[in-house]
Amino acid sequence: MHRLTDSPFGATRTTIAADYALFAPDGNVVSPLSSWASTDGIILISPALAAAPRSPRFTQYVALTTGKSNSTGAPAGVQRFCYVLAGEISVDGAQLTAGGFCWLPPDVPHDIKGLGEGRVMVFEKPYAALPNTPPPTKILSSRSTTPTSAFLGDEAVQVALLLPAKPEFDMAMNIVHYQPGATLPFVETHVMEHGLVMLEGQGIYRLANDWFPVQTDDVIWMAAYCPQWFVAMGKEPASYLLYKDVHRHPLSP
Ligand code: UGY
Ligand code: MN
Repeated sequence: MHRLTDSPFGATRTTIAADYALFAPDGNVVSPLSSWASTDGIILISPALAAAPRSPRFTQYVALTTGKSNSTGAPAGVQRFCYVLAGEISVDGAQLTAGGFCWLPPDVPHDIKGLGEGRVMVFEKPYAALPNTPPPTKILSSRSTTPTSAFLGDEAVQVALLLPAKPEFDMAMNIVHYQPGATLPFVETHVMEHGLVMLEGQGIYRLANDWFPVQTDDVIWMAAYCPQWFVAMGKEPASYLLYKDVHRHPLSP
C-alpha cells in the first residue's frame, strides 16, 4: 500500500550493520504476532539480525494492541518485559497505561489483555536460572514511580532502574534521561548487548564508527562490544528505554 509519507527517493535512516542496527519507523513492517492472539506487531530485534556468535540473544518487538489482543505467555523458558508506549493494557487484571511496565517470569502463565488501541514495547529473552535459586516473581510498576539517580555523578543524565539490580535478574531495563546537550561521559565498549527505543527527544548516537541522528520511536540494537555514545540535541530532553543482559558469567551458555 502506498503511504503519503513514503520517500519518493528510497531514502531511510534504517541501517543494519554487523554489530548494530538502527530501525527508523518508516521502514517498519507489520505482521501477526506469534504468542499473542488477535494482535499484529513489528518484530525489530531478533536473532535473525546477525550471524552467531554476535546474533542478538533476545527479541524486541512492538505489539499493536486492540481491545481483542491477548497473550498468556512467552515461549517455554522465556521471560517477558512489557513497556506501554501508548494506550492501555491489563496484566492479570491490573491496568497499565503509558509508562507502565511489567516483568513476567518464564513458564508462569499470565494474562495480558488489550484495552483499546495501544502500543507496547516487548522484550523477551530465555531466562538463565541460578543454581538453587528460583526466578523472581512478577513485577508491575510505572516509570512515574521509579526513582532516578545521576549517571556517574552527572546530574544532567538521570538513570531509572526499572528492575531490581539483583543476581536473580539476568536482564536490566533502564530509562536514561538526558538534558539537552548532555552526553554519555565516554564511548562505552562492553560485553553486554543492548536493545533501545527512543522515548522522547532527539540526538546523535554513535554506533561503532558511525554517527546517526536519532529521534523518538527509533529502535537500536547494539551487539556485545559495539562502541557506543550519545548526545541529546535540540531544546527538549531526550530519553530512551534500554535493555541490557546482566549478572551472568561470560562463559555461561
Ligand atoms: O548502562 C549502559 O551500558 C548504558 N550507559 N549504555 C548506553 O546508554 N548506551
Ligand atoms: Mn551501554
